[in-house]
Parts: sequence; C-alpha cells; structure tokens
Amino acid sequence: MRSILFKTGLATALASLATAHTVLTTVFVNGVNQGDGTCIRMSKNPDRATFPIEGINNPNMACGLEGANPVAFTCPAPAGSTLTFAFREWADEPTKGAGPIDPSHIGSVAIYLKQVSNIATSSPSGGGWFKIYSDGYNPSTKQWSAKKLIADKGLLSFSLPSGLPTGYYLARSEILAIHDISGSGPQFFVNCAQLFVSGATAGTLSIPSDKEVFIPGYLKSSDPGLTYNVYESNPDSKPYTVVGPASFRPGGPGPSTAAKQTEGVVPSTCILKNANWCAKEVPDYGNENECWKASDDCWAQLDKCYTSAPPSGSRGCKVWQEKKCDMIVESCRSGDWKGPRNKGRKVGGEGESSAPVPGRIPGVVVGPVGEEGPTPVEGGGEGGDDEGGDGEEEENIPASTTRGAVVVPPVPTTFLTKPATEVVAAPVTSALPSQGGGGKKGCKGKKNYKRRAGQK
Ligand SMILES: [Cu+2]
Repeated sequence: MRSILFKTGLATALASLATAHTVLTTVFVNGVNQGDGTCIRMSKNPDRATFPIEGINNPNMACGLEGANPVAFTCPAPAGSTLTFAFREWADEPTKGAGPIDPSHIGSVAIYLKQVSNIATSSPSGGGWFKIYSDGYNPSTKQWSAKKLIADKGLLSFSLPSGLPTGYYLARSEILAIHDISGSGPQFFVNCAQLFVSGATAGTLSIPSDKEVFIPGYLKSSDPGLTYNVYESNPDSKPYTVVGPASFRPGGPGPSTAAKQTEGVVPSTCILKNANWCAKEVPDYGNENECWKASDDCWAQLDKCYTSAPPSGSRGCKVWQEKKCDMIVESCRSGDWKGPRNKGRKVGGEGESSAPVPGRIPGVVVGPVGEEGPTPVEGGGEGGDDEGGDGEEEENIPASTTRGAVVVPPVPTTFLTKPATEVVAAPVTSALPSQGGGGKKGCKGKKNYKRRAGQK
C-alpha cells in the first residue's frame, strides 16, 4: 500500500511538470461532460502532449503524437448534435496560465472528421478526412481564433453535420499557430476524439472529391495560411485564409435511435471512470481474509488507474482511492467484514473525476457570416471560400441566416458536472497578444509583437 501512496504523489508531480502549448483534453456532447481524457487520443507523455507536430508531412498530423493508438472508449454523439472540445495549455490544470493557449499564438482552429470502419484499428493517416468547422481571423470582432478560445476559457463548440451516416468517426482538432513561421515554423496542435455517430442513414459517407483530403498531404508550405506574416499584414485589409479544404457539411434528417454502438462502450459495470479507465466493483467479502482480498483488488485497480492516466489528469484515481480503497481498509481494520458497502454503486459525485469546467459552454453559431455578423461562424475567417457553394447535398442553411449569424442558445448549464461560472467575455481592444510570461522557444517572439504594435 505504501508504494501505491508514493506513486500517487509521483503521478501528480509528473503531470504538473508538463510544459505547455495546448492539448485537447475533454469532449462534451450536447453539453454533457464525457470526462477528462475520455475518448481522446493524446500522448501519454506529459512533456510532449501539448507540443506541436513537427513537419507538415508527418503522419502524426492526422491525430497527433501517439494518435494511431486507440483509446478504450468511443463517445456516442448523435448526428447534428453539439460538441464542445476543451483545450488546455496545462493538460491537467484548465485554469493555469492563459487557460487554453498562450496569447502569443495566432492562427486558426479547425475540426475535421474521418469515418472509419474500425475505430480501434483503422489508420488515422491517409484519405477520408473532411473539414466541418474552421475559424481564423474574424474581421467583425477583430479577433483571432486563439483569442476567442482564450475568451471562451478553452471551450470550442461546433455542431456535427446532421447528414452523417451512422458509424465510427475520428474527430480531429487542429489548432495552427503561425506567430513564429519565420523562426520555428508553423505549430500544428492536433488531437483526435473517437466518436460513434448515430445518424438516420447507414453506410459510407461519400465526400465530394474537392473536399476530401489526405492527412498528411493536404498542405504545402506555400499555402497562404502558412506564409501569412501576422506582424506585417493586417488581417482586416489582407484576409487570412485558413489552411485545408472548404468545409463539407452533409445535411440530413439528423439522428436515429436505431443505431447501436458496439465498440468502445463504457461498460455498465463501470462504477468510476478516469479518462479511458474504468473501476469495477470489488469482490464480495464476509470475513477478515476476504476483506483484505477486496482491499488488494481495489488497490490493484488504483495502480492501473494511475498507470493509464493521460496527461489530462488522474482525479478519478484519487476519488477511487479516497472513496473506495481507503474505506475498505478502514472497515477491514475495524472488524466490519461484510461488504462491499454500497455495492455496485457509482463512486464519487458528478464531475469529481474531472477538472472543474472553467467556463460556460459556448453555444454553436451556424450560418455564413454576414457583413454585420456579430460573431465568428462556421467557415468564418476563410475568405468566403467555405460557404457550401456547391450545395447538392449539403446542409440547408435557413434563408434568414444569410445576412447574419444565427446563434443557437447555449445548452442548459444543468448538464454541466459542476455549476458553470459565467464567462465575461474579455473585452477585445486590440488583436495584439498580451505580454505573457514564460519564454518557450518558438512560442513567444516579443520583438515581433513590438513591430506589429508599432505598425498599428
Ligand atoms: Cu506554442
């Protein structure tokens, strides 16, 4: 037991040592927190998990470092539902630093999907990828996507196209930072979430050839989105073009309850979850010997919990120890040899196994941006090449949204695992990055800020 206690402290210490750019840690489906790390492929190495992918032709461009390794759970998400991705600068501490990313980062945020025949074994790299969301610079708010992400506490909401056929998908987040392209180069922060989408149709989605991309392979170093000088160009007069294809959002009737997920389901016997690890009830006990056996079982599970915990944290392991293993030890010692108590019941309260949600879940904004559109929208910031022009089978955007954005109301906060604190949007006084602390190579470039500041 002592060794486990030691390990507990060590795991926490290791996680806190992680250096930071940004990483996708948490998925919400229609506002429901799926748990830190759950369904997400991220590097197990806390020192690397938040780092950019090196080289635009690197296979890791598909799902990030260690992104070919599947995780045990695949999150169910109805076609047309709202997903929220949470990004963190410090993988296990959503409120540390700037929140999602250092303010020095300027560039774009995009979401891609790929339907896969087997969520555990299909290769993330290769064809089949299509973009469903992107945001670069929004001229109406004069905000770069990273600034918006910081204002929204790292929470990015987007909707799944309503016409997705039932099946398993990788949802890929791509945060591109180009603040230091002439130095260390572009920084691509990439992760994937495993999804089971329930749609009204079955089969393979057919993607228009101009909207399907291979990852890696979809980028050239000469792409306008990778050569744009954020210090010499003003995005209000020289629009920034987000890299990659135009978005593809197949329209359709939405989800169906007939769709049945068979892979990556969280087992019903799971009484506590940390990322992609699940605790099962300990064996029954009726005497001292059996009690200590149940205790051993509990601590052995705890060991697996810590071993499997990704950089997003091990809060669930701590809950398992304090609310299960410590209690069993206590009852074995005190002669209370009948158990387990609360057999089969969930351990820990709602949300205890994840970090507190740092802000209010933002609503999804749909529809093309109008001249006076108040907020970034899907496809916004792409210089208008992304408005679903060929329309044959793409999502029908109501006519009333063509002049401005329709804001879907935020999901009720009662869904949240912790009471959400109201986010007061940071006043956007300028697009200049604030003076952040730190000093990571390739992440700052204060000289350049001055140049831009002087130019304004
Ligand atoms: Cu960085």
